[in-house]
Amino acid sequence: MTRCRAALLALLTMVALSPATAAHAADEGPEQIVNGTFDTGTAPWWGTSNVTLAVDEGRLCADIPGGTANPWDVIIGQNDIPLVEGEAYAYKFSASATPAKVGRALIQLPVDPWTQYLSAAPEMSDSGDSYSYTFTAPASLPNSQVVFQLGGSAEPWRFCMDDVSLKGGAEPEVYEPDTGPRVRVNMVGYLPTGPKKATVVTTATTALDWELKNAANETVAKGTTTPKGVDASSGQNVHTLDFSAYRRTGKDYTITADGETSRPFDIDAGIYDQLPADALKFYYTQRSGIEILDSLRPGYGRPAGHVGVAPNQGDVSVPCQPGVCDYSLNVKGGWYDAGDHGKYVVNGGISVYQLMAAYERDKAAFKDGQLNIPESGNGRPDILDEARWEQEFLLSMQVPDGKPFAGMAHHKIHDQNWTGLPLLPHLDPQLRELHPTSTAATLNLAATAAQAARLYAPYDAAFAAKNLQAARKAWAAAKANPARYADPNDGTGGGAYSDDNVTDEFYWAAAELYITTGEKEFKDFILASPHHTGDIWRDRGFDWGNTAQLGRLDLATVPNGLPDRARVRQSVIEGAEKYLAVQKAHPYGLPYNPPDFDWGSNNLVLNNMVVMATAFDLTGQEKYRAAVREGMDYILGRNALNQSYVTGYGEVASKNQHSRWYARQLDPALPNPPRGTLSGGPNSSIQDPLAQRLLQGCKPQFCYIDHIESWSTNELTINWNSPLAWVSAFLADKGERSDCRVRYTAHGSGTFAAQVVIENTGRRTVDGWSLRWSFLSGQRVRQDWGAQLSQSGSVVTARGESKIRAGKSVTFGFTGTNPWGPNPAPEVFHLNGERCR
Ligand code: 9MR
Repeated sequence: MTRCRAALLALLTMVALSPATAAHAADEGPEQIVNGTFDTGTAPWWGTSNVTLAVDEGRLCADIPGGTANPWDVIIGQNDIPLVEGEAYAYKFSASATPAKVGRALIQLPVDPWTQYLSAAPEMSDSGDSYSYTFTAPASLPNSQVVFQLGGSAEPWRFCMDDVSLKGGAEPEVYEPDTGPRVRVNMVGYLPTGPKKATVVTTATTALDWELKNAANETVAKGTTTPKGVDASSGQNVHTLDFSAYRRTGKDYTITADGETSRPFDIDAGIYDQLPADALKFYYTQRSGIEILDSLRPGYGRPAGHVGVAPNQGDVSVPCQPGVCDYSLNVKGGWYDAGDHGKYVVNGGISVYQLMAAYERDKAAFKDGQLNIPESGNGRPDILDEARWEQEFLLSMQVPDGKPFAGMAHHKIHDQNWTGLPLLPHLDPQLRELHPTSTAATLNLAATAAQAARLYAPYDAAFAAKNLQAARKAWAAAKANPARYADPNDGTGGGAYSDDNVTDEFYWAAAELYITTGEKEFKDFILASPHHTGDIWRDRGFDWGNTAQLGRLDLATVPNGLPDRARVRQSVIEGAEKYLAVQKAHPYGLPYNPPDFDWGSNNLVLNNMVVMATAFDLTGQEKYRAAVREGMDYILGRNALNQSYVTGYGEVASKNQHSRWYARQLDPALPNPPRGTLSGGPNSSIQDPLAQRLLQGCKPQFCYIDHIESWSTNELTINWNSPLAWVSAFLADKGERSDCRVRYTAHGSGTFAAQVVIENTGRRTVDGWSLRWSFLSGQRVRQDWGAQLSQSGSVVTARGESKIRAGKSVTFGFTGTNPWGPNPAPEVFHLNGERCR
């Protein structure tokens, strides 16, 4: 960082031009300010947390509080204004002050040392006036800031402005994304046994020939395309082609059609082997409250952020916003949410849930030492260590006993004001504050703590018990305060994450509490909830604000005693069918296709894939697994932009995601995001100024730019990498099915006796066997008979030497202990590594 800043400073000598020439040249130039006339509301203008921006008779107005000491104590501004070195600019605006005031109008660097390219002191009166200035940019930068510093007055006053204009500099680029060859493929590759499809962008309306070529440029398969007409999500006329029949592995295949040759790809059974670990490693470098060791992540080492060391003002003793509470909390740790330094309970909730859910889906797949994190080698699966880093933070956000709203969780903790880029976590100088409690945050805590209670039980009984207690407390507090919603306007210095319907969070929390405890209160709540039977499979997928699906998925897949369990399982299959139909109709194989794409659309695509993957787990039907595999093609390059959205995966991949510390695009001394980082992806609403400048009128798939300033299309977040981790673990699972059936019966509660019968339903003799399953929580095997049992965490492996002939079975048994909670029969068994049907 320092190197870049020094270079910039060296350039900061204002170039003198005669004002008349400069003004003339600049006046002709293009407009750089977005929405300077406030015709479309106040966005993307921002204010410090002590002002509320509003449009009043077509102007932007704000009541400026009195009693502040410095001009910069109250600011209204716009970010991401590009400046071009040596270019002349004309800056104009009209403003009024009631009563009269002198303000400061600045165009500056958005981060320390806040270098000013233009500094003026407009004298403003009640009747209003127009102001105009010229300057020449001494340096090029993509993200200067236009700010009005309005603090320092003893008395309150009212400020209004209009017609803010900065003309000059470069013509805004007419942005044409470089989309490469018109034949679109998964640039990473295809699984030999999976579907293999591609999309061709063409003007042709009749079928075209295609050829699959190997690395030696020999044609190994050919066929004709299927014309699909104009695709609404891209506005392109497209054809699809299918080379699924070709199964030979190899590197650097290409597809040629319509005179264009695709980017190269592999066909290999191992293409997803590394992705789960990469997607999960993302979380270590998002950690707050701990030094990131360069020895573990070369190039990513940095000091601990927010451990109470100046200039940080958190997070060891964080006060509430004024008037919200009378205590401070130690909320050190957790993961930074995204490219900002905020930590939000609702979003932390779904993220940590999804990591734990990936683990719970297949506990044997996650081991100690997989993620190269400080806890590697402690004998517990790394994924649980990583999730615990966040879960401990969520626990710390709970209101202490004896205080108002005790048991609820604070909605979030973040900086008082937005900070500029780049800014390493340990250098963030802003005041950190706890925001009010919310029912949504409280239920996120209840759900994840209940889930953690069962998953950590085999490793750390005290931590499990602490979570269960916190979950119960949170549940009770949420029931007592069922409609405390986060303020949708509380979005200064951090995201709002507001949600005014929390019936889905209630359902999710009840589901996790029920699975973990088996208690009637939670069962009754689930059965009475409209989310239990309603069609919750929305087209746009589930996310941090739509969480009923998390409860339904877990009730379907994690053993529990719900009376209508079969119907619940069936409902997941119905959801999967819905996404399958969307995907089938989509020429890019996308299982998500609303008329406008949401903020973070890639996570919704992946979450719809989670539903299809779960249907595969429940039924073993190949069409669901094939759908997940095809869905991944979109994420890795089979899309309108010919772009992979996962850093380090594919020839052209997102690498400039919006982040204050992976800010290489702004400072070459900093790294890009690590391999395995998902970009949020196309967002039709293009809220950030850069996207507004470059992507106006974009068709959904084109509403994306791999630029660090495009926070609305190209951010990274903990809740977007979590479905990537879940789905890639599913894809890496070879998922072979075996012809076997297992009957597991157990009697007793605290101490129990179980009998297991393995039946060979296939046609071949099984010669020597090992059978694997997982317990729900802290059960332990004590004594076995008829087989040799060993246990690691919740995972049990039974081994026998005998032969199991076709149609025959073997029986063995054991006694075990169950320290607390229900003791359901396991439902998933692997015989010799393959899952029984
Ligand atoms: O992912 C969030 C998206 O669903 C919301 O529409 C948007 C506006 O509230 O906020 C997104 O979350 C951002 C959060 O508010 C602050 N940290 C970065 C998040 C990703 O952009």
